[in-house]
Amino acid sequence: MLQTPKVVLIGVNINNQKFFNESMTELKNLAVACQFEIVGIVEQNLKTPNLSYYIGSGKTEEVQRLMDYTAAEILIFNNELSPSQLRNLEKLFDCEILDRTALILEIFAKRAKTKEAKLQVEMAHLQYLLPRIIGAGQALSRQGGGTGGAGNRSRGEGEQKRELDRRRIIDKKNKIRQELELISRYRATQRKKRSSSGLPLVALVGYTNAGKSSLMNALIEEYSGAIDKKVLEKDLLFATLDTAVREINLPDNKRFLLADTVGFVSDLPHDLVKAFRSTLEEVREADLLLHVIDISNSNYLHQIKITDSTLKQIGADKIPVIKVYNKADLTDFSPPYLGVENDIYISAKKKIGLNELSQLICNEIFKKYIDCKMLIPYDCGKVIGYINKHAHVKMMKYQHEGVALHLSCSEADFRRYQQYIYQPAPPGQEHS
Ligand SMILES: Nc1nc2c(ncn2[C@@H]2O[C@H](COP(=O)(O)OP(=O)(O)OP(=O)(O)O)[C@@H](O)[C@H]2O)c(=O)[nH]1
Ligand SMILES: [Mg+2]
Repeated sequence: MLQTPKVVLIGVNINNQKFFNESMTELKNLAVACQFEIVGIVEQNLKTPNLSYYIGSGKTEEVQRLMDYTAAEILIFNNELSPSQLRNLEKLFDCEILDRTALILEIFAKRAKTKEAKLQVEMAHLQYLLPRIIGAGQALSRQGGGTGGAGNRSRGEGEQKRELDRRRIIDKKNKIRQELELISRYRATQRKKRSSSGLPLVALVGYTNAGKSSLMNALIEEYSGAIDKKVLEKDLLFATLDTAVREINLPDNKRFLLADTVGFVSDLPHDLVKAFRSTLEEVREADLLLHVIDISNSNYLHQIKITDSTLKQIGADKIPVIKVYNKADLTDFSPPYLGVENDIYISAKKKIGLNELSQLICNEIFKKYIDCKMLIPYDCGKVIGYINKHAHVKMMKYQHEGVALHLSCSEADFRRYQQYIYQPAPPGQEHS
């Protein structure tokens, strides 16, 4: 395969779609992310797609001329093609055809590094492949390297061969499902361990390339100093495919877990979302979401909508959200700038607004914490240890009867250690 194959993008605007231009911009970015060279773009307005070729018959000639002129090798459609349209288009243009889903799968296949991510992408790929076995041709076998693919099939295979292919895919899917099941059980155990630590979970979500990983790294550096715990941040669509969870230690003993997750894009293939279900579990179980938005991107409003609808799709739309407008250093907003409600404008790259953001996070995740004073006898060392680890200790004083603490703690800990709660003695009578 050539390093940078030449591609022509095709966008059919069905019934005057509201976000057609934005979605074409996205398609261009996706093609670039896949290391394709865009040599032409064809757009058409239609009321309904053509049943055989998706594009209208007049357009097919224009596309053919463009392909001849530019020597393009691949046609990429901004829409999802039916198996028969895919087959007809391959025959007509005698070239590789990708639809939006196949393009996104291809990027994911290139990015997947860990075993889990690879299996998830392969699963989504097989799911995509199954109804398209007939005449899917090179478009799908190209992904073989990254996803383990379905092998090289030539066009015009017999029915028997197709049935064999179909069975092979189903068997493979079952095998992958079992492997993923194992990994997902391990993940669930990890999550259980984490939730028993009592630390709240905050998840970074948002459109791809908004700066989620950069924000995670900035918070790690600022508050945990654990530079070795940093994650990959890169000017790349879908740089992150795996969820990473890190502990953030704020002053005042305020601690929470922060999860970095895969970015979203419009029309994220349903099979892919399904395959990434266990990776996205952290988002569903989070106590708070930080919706990271690239405010310097002219399409940011569209990107907010995409994130909101993807959150709904994965069942995470009822979780409290702070909107974090990132990359404000590239705009006229001078960060840190607090917006309406829980919004904040920051720069993860320049580390501006991190203190203000962590204050907002704490206000949200610790809002049910109760302020109280405790006196714990010295022979209850375990309780003192627990409180020091789990509560936010504001003041600690060694007195005659034990350790006096001014703290705020969760409702559960407040109830659990009620016997130690005391009313401070009137001024002048307290022990020193
Ligand atoms: N100017 C500027 N650039 C930023 C800022 N935050 C992140 N970036 C850049 O934006 C690009 C993407 O950052 P990432 O943190 O990888 O984005 P992401 O949201 O994790 O992306 P995916 O993992 O692909 O979904 C990188 O080149 C960052 O350096 C910021 O505050 N200001
Ligand atoms: Mg990332």
